[in-house]
Amino acid sequence: MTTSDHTFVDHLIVGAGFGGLCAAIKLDEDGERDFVVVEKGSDVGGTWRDNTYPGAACDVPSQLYSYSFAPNPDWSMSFSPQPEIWAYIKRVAEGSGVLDRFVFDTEVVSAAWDDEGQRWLVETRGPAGVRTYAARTVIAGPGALSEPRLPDIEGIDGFQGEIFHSARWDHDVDLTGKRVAIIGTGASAIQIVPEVQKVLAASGGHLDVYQRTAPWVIPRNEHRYSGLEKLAFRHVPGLQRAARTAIYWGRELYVPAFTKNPRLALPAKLAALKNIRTGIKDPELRQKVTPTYEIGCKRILISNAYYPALDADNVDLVTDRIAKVTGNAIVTEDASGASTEREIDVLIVATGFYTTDMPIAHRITGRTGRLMSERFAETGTAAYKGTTVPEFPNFFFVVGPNTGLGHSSMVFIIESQVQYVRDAIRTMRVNDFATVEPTEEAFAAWNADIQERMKPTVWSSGGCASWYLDEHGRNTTLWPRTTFVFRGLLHTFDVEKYVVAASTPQASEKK
Ligand code: N01
Repeated sequence: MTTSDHTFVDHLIVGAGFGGLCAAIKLDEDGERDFVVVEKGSDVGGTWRDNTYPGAACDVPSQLYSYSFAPNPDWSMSFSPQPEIWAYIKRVAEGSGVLDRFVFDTEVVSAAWDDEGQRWLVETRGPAGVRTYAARTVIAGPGALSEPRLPDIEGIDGFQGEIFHSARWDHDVDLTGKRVAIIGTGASAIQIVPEVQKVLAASGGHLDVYQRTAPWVIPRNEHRYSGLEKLAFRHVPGLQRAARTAIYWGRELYVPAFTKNPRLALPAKLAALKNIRTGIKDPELRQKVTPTYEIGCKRILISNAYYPALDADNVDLVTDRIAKVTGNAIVTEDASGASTEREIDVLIVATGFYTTDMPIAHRITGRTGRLMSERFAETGTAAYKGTTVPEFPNFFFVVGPNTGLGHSSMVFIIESQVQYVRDAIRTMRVNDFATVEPTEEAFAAWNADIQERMKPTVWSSGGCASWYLDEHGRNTTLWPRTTFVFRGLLHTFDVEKYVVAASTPQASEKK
């Protein structure tokens, strides 16, 4: 329904990635059909729409990295490439019948809780101009890794060659024969480096890789599915479910335990060291890429191609500190203070994303009149069950604080959170609650427990600085337990941990 200034909806979903799409499909299934999905991009897909760099692929097995309700017997590889995952999300979206409520190219400018009206007023900006939605609930799935972080390096703004972030790959830039530099050696960079190295090797070009911290990289046990396997997955759905279950439990029973026990991490560490020995012949280079912190402290990466690419003749690994960027070069400084200048034509920054500070929190104003980011400045980026936040009634995160994983599929977490949101909405309907807001006590207890559980993990004591940690050293991004515990804890909406309110006459009048 639209009045002169508001469009009324029951639910407003932010983002059309795996999280927002899952919420839309499941709400629709529940008969909660009065919703809108606001997406700033031009299509569904989230991170899998945005990250189109050469070599982009998932490092979680495809069988697990898909919705439980939409198996895909056609995955070509055990770790799917980005185009296939994006196509999968689009196919699921098209088949689900919910796309008619998606509004693309439209950004959420702000969301403010209207206490009198017991609703969110969400201002959006898109091709149709500025529009305000009045929504009973907001379900935010903006993605944990969606806002590229550019490095704060002197002079980088004045670089006169081509420059782009890994998550905003500029496909108009032809790399053939060029002098290219890439800053960063994280999950994105190690997928990009082998692809770019190949192009440059074939065309007389050169690549400089700027490494600040060496990553741990284990082999990628890739498997291409044969036609027979795909046929079997298609016609015997139980087979695909069994493959998914085996992968799920294999990861679940090993990785969470090894984050707390260095002895359990030893096999992974040995595999990573062997990966260096087999991938690199040059002893000096081998030493440069050997990490100096505990494996698992940062995300463990998987690749068979990264080390051989670094060892290629047309690649230099630069480990000196980047001092500045000039109009056409990167200037580094070694331990003695001596500087070196390397000229380049193209600069690729694979320097990651805004993570611990959740950019969307700067746009959301709660019941008390303060921004969620202001609350986070006081409490740390934190939510109850990674989903709800005191002061922000009827607001639900999908992929919120402390829901990230280093070892399994975020789609599993997303489905768990969506289940919780569905049950919250059902509880509100059944009991005629207009608002639900977690208590400060429940919030505090949940987060104290999480931070306590972080203490014995490699993320806290592994001797690295990672994007998992905020500026106070608090891990506000990862879930510290198994995913089946997470699923169990979010299976049912625990209304006793919430302050609830019935609809007021003033609010009813406004609707
Ligand atoms: O980003 P990152 P990413 N000067 O933050 C370096 C997911 N992902 O895009 O380690 C010099 O990991 C920084 O150095 P350091 C996955 O969850 C998944 O690669 O901080 N260097 C680091 O090397 C992943 O964890 C897939 O010392 C600077 C790099 O840039 C997450 O996305 C694929 C610098 C940033 O690494 C992010 O990965 C790809 C500076 N000023 C990504 N600033 C899958 O396959 C930063 N760096 C599912």
